[in-house]
Amino acid sequence: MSKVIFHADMDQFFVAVEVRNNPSLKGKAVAVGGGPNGRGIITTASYEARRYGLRAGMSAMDARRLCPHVIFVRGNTSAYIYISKNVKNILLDYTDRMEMLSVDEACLDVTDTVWSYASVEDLGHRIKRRIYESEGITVSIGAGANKMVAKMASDLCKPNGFLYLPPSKVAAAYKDLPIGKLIGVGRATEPVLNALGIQTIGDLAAYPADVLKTKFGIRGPELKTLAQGGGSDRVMTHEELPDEKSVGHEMTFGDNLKTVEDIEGRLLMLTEKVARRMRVGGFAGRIVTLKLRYKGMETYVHGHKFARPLWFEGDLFAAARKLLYEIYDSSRPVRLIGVSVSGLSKTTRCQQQELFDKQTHLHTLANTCDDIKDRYGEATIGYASGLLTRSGRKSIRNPTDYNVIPFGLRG
Ligand code: TTP
Ligand code: MG
Repeated sequence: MSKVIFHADMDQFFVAVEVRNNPSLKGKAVAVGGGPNGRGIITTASYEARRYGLRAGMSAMDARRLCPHVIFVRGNTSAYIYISKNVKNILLDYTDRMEMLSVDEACLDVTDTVWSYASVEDLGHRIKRRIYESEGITVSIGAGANKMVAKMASDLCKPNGFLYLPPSKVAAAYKDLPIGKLIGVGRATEPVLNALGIQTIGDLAAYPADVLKTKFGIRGPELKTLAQGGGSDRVMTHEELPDEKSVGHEMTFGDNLKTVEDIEGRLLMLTEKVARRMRVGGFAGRIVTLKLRYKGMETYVHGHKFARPLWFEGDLFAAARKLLYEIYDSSRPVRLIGVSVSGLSKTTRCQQQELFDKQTHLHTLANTCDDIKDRYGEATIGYASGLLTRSGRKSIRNPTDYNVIPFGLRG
């Protein structure tokens, strides 16, 4: 029997909290973050401001150009965390099986509790009412048999909606949606799918998997599965998430790696995975360690302790790449590469954003990618250059190139 998963996503969250605390902002074009002098970026915009094209991650300068009457609000991280915790506690009244995906989003597995309510809809509307009455903010809730469908449903019913898509209704609901609406189909992927004649999610659901595999590798058939209403239904509770002392990944290669391009490509994939797990766990770490095993099993471990904690993959990749070139013997085929980060300290997503103001757009991108992977699987999104490297057509010559690698991201 299929599960019943809810995906709750608060509407214009930071703005909603600001409006709650200052009702004179209600109904106005508001942006959180940035400033009227054009500095900084905005973290979110009210729906009124979004009509002018304002979006999270946009510079305040662009925001003001598009919407000259926009009101910039500085933002209050403590208030957002406070409300987020209150909402989390409310949600826990309806199931123990809850996974907080970000400050304003959670998945709930209500399979074992929903029977005690009149219907799935009844439960959804009760939760929405309770959050509004208690916290003064609205939330959109999508429901489905897995996290992906639930998320698609909450997107479809925004703002302040509830939508249940049981398996029997998914195909009809997805069929005519533009392909860009499918989570995991990014700006880079969309035109490639369009060129294959795929305009809607229904088109992708019916497309031959083998052709998709040729175009996108394993990600192709995975996208098709998502278009057919597939996705993970495993909601991880806080206790199930690992408590980590170090975060690392390693890969062994059946075909030993012989070229620098291949090695750098794998290193990029590994650092991407490590950085993602660090962000999910809310960690930064000062010690980066590289493990390199040559054909014949000779293994080297080489690390460095940095002055400041690292967490962003651009920095981690640069660090790992430097370590690589300090020990790499290019005449020898490589059998295994590992990257790990230790000396961990806790950070929050908000702190990360404040700490690294200069690169905020990259953090926004990284966080968004994390969210997508959390919900819909590792292969749904990645660096386009990682793919190119795998087919041997391009290498990353300079760590700073990393910053301009196009992502397959939905807008
Ligand atoms: P979202 O849920 O993506 O956005 P939202 O709640 O503002 O709007 P929606 O109604 O469409 O859900 O993000 C939640 C909050 O996280 C958002 O209010 C501000 C913050 N945030 C950032 O700090 N940086 C970002 O890049 C994004 C996307 C969000
Ligand atoms: Mg939201």
